[in-house]
Amino acid sequence: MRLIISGDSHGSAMFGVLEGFPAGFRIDLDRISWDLKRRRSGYGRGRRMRMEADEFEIASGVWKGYTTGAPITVVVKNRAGNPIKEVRSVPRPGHVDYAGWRKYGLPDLNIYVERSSARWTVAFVAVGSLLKQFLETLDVVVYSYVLSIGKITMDENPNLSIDELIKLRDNSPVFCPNERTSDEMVKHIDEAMRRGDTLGGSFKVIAHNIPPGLGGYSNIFEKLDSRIGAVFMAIPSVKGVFIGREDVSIPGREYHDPFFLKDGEIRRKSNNAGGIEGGLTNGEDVEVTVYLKPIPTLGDPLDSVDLSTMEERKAPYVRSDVTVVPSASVVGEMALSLVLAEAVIRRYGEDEYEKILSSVENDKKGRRWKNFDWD
Ligand code: EPS
Repeated sequence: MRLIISGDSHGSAMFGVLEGFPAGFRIDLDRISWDLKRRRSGYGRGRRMRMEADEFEIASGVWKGYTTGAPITVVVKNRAGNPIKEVRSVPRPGHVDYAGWRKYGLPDLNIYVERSSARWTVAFVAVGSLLKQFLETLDVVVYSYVLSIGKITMDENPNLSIDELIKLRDNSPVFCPNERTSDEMVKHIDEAMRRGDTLGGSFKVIAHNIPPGLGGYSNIFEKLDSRIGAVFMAIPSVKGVFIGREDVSIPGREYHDPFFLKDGEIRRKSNNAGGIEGGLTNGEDVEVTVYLKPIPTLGDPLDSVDLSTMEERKAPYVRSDVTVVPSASVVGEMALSLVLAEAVIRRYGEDEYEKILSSVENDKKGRRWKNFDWD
């Protein structure tokens, strides 16, 4: 499976083309709209999000609601234009402006932002939402929540069920399943906005009930951790990705997850590995924690240099967001869905959805040791 995303942030539309997705899967368009709305509505986004409706069309690869095996093309319209009309030559520290100019040399910094803007994630969410639906029909639940914004961090509550957590998260404007922390995060964002500042933070994405044995190490670079790192690090502002328990100061005896038998079935006492061992899923929840830097466009701008005159100047303020952590957590669900759907399709075949369903059902029965007649 291969995904290509194109479109300029202030062009007519964003495009996602997904190649190698199996035929015969029924798509729920309302679920895609719902995920697009979630991405758009995270607290801390700027005026642009109020201008966009994220109307989308599936332009190919679907016949009367079912996928056909042909490339699936998703088109999401852009409404907002670029508010900056004049040539811009003063780079914002932290954005693509300076590095893009050093790479391509075109004398207007507005150009580089068109590709580097987080707008592409709208097409990614549209396609990823479809992949998340696909995984759900295999009983895999992919969900995310915000852990921290700026200095405000949530204490995790291990007693919440997935349904309870998702309900609490969906009631929070910052997608944080702890009401008190969520209120503090909102205040923290408001304060940052008043100061002309921005905030980073972290979120967690989990895939529950994932079949074991997904991923690969025949080609060492296909290890699932490697793929997770590559896809998550492509999300704008992401600076770090961690799989499983983050406290690597504890010794091996405490870190690794012992096996035990329950009613004749193999179980684990913990999940510090975050569901991946040796680059393959082990059947436990896949858990990814993702860290974002604060976004670089500041209301109270940093020092910079005018590249056309070589004079010191303040960076410009352009319409922007205060924090993207809640929206990025929705994008993170799609990143994990892409990596896992890819691995499922690779293991079970890319032609027919029904065949994948029955193979997964069959695998769920477990694996029993089979002796070989070794030489
Ligand atoms: C972005 C700047 C803002 C954000 C944009 C990412 O856009 P604009 O410059 O048009 O106001 O709103 O994010 C999106 C458009 C989106 O859909 O997420 C940037 O510079 O990266």
